[in-house]
Amino acid sequence: MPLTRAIVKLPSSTFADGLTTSELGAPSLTLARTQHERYCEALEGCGLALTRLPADERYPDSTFVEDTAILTARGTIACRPGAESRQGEVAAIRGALPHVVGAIEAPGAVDGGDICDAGGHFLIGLSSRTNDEGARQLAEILSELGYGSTTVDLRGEPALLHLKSGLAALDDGHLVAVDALAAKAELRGREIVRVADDEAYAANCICINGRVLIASGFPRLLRSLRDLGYDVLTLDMSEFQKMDGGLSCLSLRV
Ligand code: CIR
Repeated sequence: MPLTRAIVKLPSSTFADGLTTSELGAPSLTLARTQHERYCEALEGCGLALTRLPADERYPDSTFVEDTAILTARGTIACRPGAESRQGEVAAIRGALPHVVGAIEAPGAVDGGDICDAGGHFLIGLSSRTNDEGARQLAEILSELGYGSTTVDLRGEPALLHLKSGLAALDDGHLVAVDALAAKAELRGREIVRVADDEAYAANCICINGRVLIASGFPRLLRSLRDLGYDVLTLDMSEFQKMDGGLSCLSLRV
């Protein structure tokens, strides 16, 4: 089913105060907003109608809207982010979420960045943000909606904040994955486009209606995707990378 809509939120003036493990330095708000605008234009170029939410100074990480909800064709599930500083983001965005059919409740925690819709079957990452109880609640709600799910434990992979920090699903069933995830038994049998360790950041790409958006500066993944026949667009994500965020994190798409 084609994607038609996306929700985005402008980076706030407190953006640089957000959570990060990267040692790439402080982000420039001006450049982040320029990159965000290019990102929004790219989504529109893929045919999505955008809901553009204003910046929210209370939540430095709130531009990473992906972590607040899981949008499916059968309804939206509100998340409960694993980082306390981000939990208020869900109430702040809730009015903009389409057709909410469920929510993760305490003590469960789920970040949307840990959830990968691989062709209607959901991969649920267990991470420092998504706990066992959150994954259990989510699997139950997904099952009520008629979706299957598989849990992937990445707690032994400190380089990965979220499942989708190292994994993406493409429209034709291919996954894009870093070696640590490609080796997981849960992904056995799937066709995987491997991402080299020195290009790991690029694994967080998004596929929208046949076009793949990847971060610029990663020539080998770009070539692999083009060799597979994908129409690939590159976007400069430098300021979001400094805050551990990537292309998927900046929008909720359905
Ligand atoms: C955080 O640590 O929560 C933010 N600075 C980055 C969140 C990135 N979100 C994502 O990968 N889905």
